[in-house]
Amino acid sequence: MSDTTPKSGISRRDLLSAAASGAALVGAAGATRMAMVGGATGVATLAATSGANAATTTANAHLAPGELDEYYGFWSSGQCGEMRILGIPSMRELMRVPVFNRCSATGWGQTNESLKILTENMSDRTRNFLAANGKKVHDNGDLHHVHMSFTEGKYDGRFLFMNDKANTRVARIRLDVMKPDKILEIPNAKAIHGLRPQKWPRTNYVFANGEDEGPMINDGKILDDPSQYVNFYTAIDADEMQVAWQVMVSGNLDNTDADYDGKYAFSTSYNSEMGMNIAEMTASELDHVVVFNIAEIEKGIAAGDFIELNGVKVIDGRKGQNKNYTRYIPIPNSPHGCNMAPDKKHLCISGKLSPTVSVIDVTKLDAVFYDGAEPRSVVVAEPELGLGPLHTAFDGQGNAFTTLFLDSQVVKWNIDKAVRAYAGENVDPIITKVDVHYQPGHNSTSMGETLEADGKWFISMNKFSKDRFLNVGPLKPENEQLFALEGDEMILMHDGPTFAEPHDSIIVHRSLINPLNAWDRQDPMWADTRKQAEADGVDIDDYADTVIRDGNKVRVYMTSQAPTFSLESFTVKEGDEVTVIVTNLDDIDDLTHGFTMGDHGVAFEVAPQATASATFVAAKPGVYWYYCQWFCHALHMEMRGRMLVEPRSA
Ligand code: CUK
Ligand code: CUA
Repeated sequence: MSDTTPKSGISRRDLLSAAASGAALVGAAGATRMAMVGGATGVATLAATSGANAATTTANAHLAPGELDEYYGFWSSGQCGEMRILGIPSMRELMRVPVFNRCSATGWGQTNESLKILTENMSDRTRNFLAANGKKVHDNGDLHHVHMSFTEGKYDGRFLFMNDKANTRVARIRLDVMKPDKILEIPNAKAIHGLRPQKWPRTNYVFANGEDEGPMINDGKILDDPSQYVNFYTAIDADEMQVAWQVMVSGNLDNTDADYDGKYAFSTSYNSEMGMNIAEMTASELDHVVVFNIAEIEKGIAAGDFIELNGVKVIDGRKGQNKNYTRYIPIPNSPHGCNMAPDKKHLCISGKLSPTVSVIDVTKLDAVFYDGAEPRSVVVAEPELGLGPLHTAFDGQGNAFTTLFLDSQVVKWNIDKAVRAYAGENVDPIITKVDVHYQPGHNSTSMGETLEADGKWFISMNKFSKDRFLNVGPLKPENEQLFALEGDEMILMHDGPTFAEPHDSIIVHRSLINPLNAWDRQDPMWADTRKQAEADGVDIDDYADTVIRDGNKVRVYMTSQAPTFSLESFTVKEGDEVTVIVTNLDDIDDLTHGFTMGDHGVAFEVAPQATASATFVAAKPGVYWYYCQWFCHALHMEMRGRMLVEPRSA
């Protein structure tokens, strides 16, 4: 594209180039802000000023109201515990999907259907712990990494998988309804952090890293003795959503990825020292990447070379075992990001405390496992890119983009040139550096972690926004910046504030995602509820207004059809355990109802053709109104009814 000069007198190339001086940077920020207020939207203005040669990406970036995005963005939300869906390139937030958190709007964590998903793969230990604290589920989660299921290296549109670092869980979301269907507590491991699906031949496994180390059997007998701490790498059967096997490793595990051959998976480790404080954890110049040999691990399991720990087959892949389960490749220094390039060959390990990215040629790994080659012999490049490299994304054209946390920049570099430079040739792999605002963590490119990487869009997920938005108090939003990729240039299109704290995202072409507009009445989500209804002689697929008394349990079946509930009132006795089951008979797009029981802390969503239920104890005699909390009709306010709670001893 051309070097059209904006009003500030600084050329766009100056604005975006790594060579921009401090003064130019201040100007850049100012110019961007001026441009943003100058037009209807920043995107429109920037597209308009990008010059006559602007390539199609930029021109297509502005979406008029009502136009649909070309890509879905699936976003983590960190300590919010939910998944978010954005539209790319508009950066509009389209939906929030509760996963590990509780949700006031949808009733996730409260409905019987969601409680089943949240608790069915929970250990007794956790169940008992929660009960001791008066709870059924954890209220929080820390969701860092969202990734889609693959078939032959391409997204297949079936599932999304994601981790919960806070409470050591992995969840699966169904892409047809955008709700979790399985949530799994991972035994033995502590703090599931890095997570990636197997890419080839398909996602048979989801790989999940345990970040924190602890005693192998964590029952309190071993406490402050780090020499006996271990760590666990977990392979989850992605179809069954059960742990397939685990590998015990040395050092903690940070991020993970898998190759495009189905042979190896990889994890970065930032604490090979097994240190318990910052000084110890960063003592060594070299940490490592652990390489997992999937076929050898499967063979070892089949041959019985495992111990069983909390119902899981665990293979010993610690350093010095000299079996073909694992290899430890020394990498500088507290490496973090672990990203497999779509060239099927190069794995990029971001150095974090080292200014380098270490490039591993995965086709050389066989020699390390089977021919005794030095582990470091697989490193084919180690370009010095800048300070604090955290994560790397790809454009499918041989280029990589690495976030530089400390420099607040993103560097675009060429993998092949980096390999040649490492071999001694006098070439500079760095193509360009752009400033981001500020301190980027993850980044992502459109379709970038698949064989269909298309190199059109780039997101920098920045941990700090500082002065980029109106001040909202001491707690500031993050800032996620969208760049158009055109030739060698990265053109800033949008600043997107987000609430705490997305770590990672994927950008997926919309042709791969085809969600339903209404639920299938036979959906497994409410299979248990259906079974109970059948036992009660109630047909939940049809109009229902039945109250069943079963000792002190009362089941209230009702249907919703705008603007009424089938039951205008129902009567229970003080102390009854009441289950309200609502089926939404409406099947029109977007006609969601809800059920809120006033002053009882009970509320949930009932989307078109869905059934949902919640259970509570009617402990307060009196009159309570329930109402539909989803604005559904001109008479939505009138969509309500009464629960009459008779006193026990009246
Ligand atoms: S980690 Cu957050 S910036 Cu949890 Cu993927 Cu690197
Ligand atoms: Cu139904 Cu509002």
